[in-house]
Amino acid sequence: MSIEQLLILVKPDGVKKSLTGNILTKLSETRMLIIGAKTVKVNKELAERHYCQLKDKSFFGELVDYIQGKIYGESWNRVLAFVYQGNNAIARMRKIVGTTNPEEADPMSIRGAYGRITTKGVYENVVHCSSDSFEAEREIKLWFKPDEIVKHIYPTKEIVLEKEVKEVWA
Ligand code: DAT
Ligand code: MG
Repeated sequence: MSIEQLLILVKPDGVKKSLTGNILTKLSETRMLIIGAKTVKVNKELAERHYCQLKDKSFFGELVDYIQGKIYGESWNRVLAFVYQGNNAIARMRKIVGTTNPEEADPMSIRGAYGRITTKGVYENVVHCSSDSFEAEREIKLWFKPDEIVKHIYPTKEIVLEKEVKEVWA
């Protein structure tokens, strides 16, 4: 048994279908800890970096549009991002999330129950789930800053920033 962290995203179709509550309830059956949580409006750069391993695939452009929620309109072009931690977390979460193709996924899994393939061939599979611990570390570091996670999970360093412009409450 090893303690692992992973990134879960409720993708824009999950947000639009108001599935966040159902998804979190289902994931809570694992009794894993949520150690980071936020809502993110995904820009093109983040979308492309998140899916960088698929950049040569024919569906890459549509995938990048999909994770940005481009087709869903202004109210729904966002995702909810979570870092979960638990024993053998990645394999256990992927079982509940279901396989990549929502039509082939176990109907009791999240993707099997709620996902669909659009007429354009986009897999709207409702959630993202890291696939292994190497990917999980890359993805968590891409989506979260160290101080947005309530546990120390990866080494950090301190840097001094000069002339940094930052938005604060007025
Ligand atoms: P997963 O999300 O299960 O880790 P992946 O990393 O291989 O799967 O692919 C990332 C996303 O890309 C996936 O959630 C949906 C989309 N995708 C994968 N294969 C696809 C295909 N053959 N056609 C359309 N979309 C696909
Ligand atoms: Mg993957």
